[in-house]
Amino acid sequence: MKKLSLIALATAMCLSGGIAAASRYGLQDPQTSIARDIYSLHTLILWICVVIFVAVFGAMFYSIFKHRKSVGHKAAHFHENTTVEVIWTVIPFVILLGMAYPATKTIIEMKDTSNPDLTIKATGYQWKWGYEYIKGEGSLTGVSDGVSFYSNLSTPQEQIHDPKVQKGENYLLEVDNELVVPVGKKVRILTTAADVIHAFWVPAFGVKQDAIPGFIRDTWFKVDQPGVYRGQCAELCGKEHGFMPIVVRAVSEEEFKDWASKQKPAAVAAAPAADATQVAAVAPAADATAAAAGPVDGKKTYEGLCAACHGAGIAGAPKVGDKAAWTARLAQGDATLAKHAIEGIRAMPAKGGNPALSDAEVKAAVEHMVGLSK
Ligand code: HEC
Ligand SMILES: [Cu+2]
Repeated sequence: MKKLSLIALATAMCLSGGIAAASRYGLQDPQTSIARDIYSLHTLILWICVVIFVAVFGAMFYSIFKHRKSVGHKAAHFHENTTVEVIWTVIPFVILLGMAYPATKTIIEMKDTSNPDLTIKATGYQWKWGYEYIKGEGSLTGVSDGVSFYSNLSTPQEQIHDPKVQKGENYLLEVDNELVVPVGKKVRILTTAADVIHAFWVPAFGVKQDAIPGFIRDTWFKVDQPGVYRGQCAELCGKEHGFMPIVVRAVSEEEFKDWASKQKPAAVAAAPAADATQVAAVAPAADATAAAAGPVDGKKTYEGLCAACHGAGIAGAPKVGDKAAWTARLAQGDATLAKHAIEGIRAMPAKGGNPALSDAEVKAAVEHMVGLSK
């Protein structure tokens, strides 16, 4: 009898172990030391639960069966038994200590973000992630500093909305720009958010950290094997919470350096573009192409768009042809008027509300309006 139940228990253990490894319903295969610790903690505690379950219910069913009334058993009458009470206090206490020790060790390790090789800031947005490889301490200092990009869901919309369209292999778990990291290096992730609380979660790394607006939290991982690992935002953050996946591509250090050097020119080129001299240098070129595409027809733009407000003088818009309304405005000079029309001012929407218009087209419309209002 005893032997039989032992065999049954052993088979159950092997079977469930095998199932857990192969099943898509178990935990993901751990890819970092922390994830492995979490996995073995999970397994250890599960088996402690199983043993307690079997022991308690075994004792209960045995007692009920063996001491049943129909075979003539009578209930014993006694109160308070110090020995029993000590035993049932001490045993659970020892079990708890046995679980708390490895759990605490893992938590302390998880929180130790010191001495990273690489630091990346992950910012949660509604609904995408922004990654910024920041200047930090560690062996990879300088390799990827300043590289930054957004990572958006890349699953085609028809897969989401059209039930007839076949869903891809990585449905809702694919992005346009993956987070690229080197294997075997300690990567520290700083999490924050720009709007609401999000959470950075990559199950195979054993990493899950809230990203909170106005706060910086951190976590870390060191990936063992090159590969693509997928995660998700793990904090309900609005209607597209399920549409902001995280994809991490772990590559060798050489590949990482290669990737970073290719990202950098793009980052450097993008940054100064925001600065005024660059814009000035680029703007005439845009004008030239617009001109090349044909003469810019200010009258047409005015009649098609601007006249809706300026024709009748709606809601504070200076009416075209109304000299009194225009004198003070004209005194600002043509360049300022054009700038206000392009960028918008108070109730005047930028480019009259049509961002598709080129600056040159808006400028021509302003000239047309000014010509009628002098
Ligand atoms: C939705 C209504 C609306 C449309 C459409 C609109 N405007 Fe205006 N615009 C205004 C209002 C209102 C003002 C007055 C803003 C103020 O000075 O408070 C204004 C002011 C201006 C001024 C004067 C800015 C200044 O510095 O005083 C110019 C120039 C101008 N609009 C050009 C245009 C052109 C060109 C278009 C079409 C491409 C256009 N607007 C379309 C509402 C509109
Ligand atoms: Cu989110």
